[in-house]
Amino acid sequence: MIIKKAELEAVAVKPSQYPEDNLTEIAFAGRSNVGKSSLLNLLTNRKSLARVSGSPGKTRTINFYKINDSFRIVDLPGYGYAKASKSLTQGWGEMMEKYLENRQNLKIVVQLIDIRHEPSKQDVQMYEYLKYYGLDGLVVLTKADKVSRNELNKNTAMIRKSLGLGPDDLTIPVSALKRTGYDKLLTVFDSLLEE
Ligand SMILES: Nc1nc2c(ncn2[C@@H]2O[C@H](COP(=O)(O)OP(=O)(O)O)[C@@H](O)[C@H]2O)c(=O)[nH]1
Ligand SMILES: [Mg+2]
Repeated sequence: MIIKKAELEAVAVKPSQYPEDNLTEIAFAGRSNVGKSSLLNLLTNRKSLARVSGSPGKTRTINFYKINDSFRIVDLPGYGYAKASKSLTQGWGEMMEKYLENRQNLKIVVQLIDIRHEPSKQDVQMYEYLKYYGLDGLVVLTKADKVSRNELNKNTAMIRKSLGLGPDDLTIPVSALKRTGYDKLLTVFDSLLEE
């Protein structure tokens, strides 16, 4: 797949603000600062379709991007921002549940994990939750440029183990800085969208 067209279609905090459920959706989940916006820009070859932020915890909405007029990438709000207030965290949970549990056209959730670190407790919880709803199976390891080839292999194995990935579950390392790995991810999107 080549992404020729990408546009922000809707910014939502509640279901009434979602776009119509007429296109297949692939959502991105991960902790704040993991590199979700950067990955979106890399995939769409746009410098600032999604805002890349130096300070974590800014995205508090569900952002729907229409791709090639044929499917959507959905940027979910990041979790694990230490400075977020309790009420904000609660609001986050409700917003996520409403989307993840009821969205008929949601095909899969891509879980993003920073390749440098062991998955956090929240990463593991998020992945368990995705498994429960049958939305799991695709993990993107971000910031691959920050580790050596040796560490990449070692950390991939460690992360796969922490999340309890099975042999059919994919992990794809990407680097927004070096612009690597996204082509493989797009190929996986192709096969998901064909199903
Ligand atoms: N070195 C490196 N830095 C990255 C990469 N992806 C994101 N970053 C940096 O990580 C920070 C958070 O990125 P952002 O895309 O805003 O993360 P988000 O909060 O998950 O949307 C920014 O400073 C990015 O420049 C990557 O692949 N390599
Ligand atoms: Mg972001």
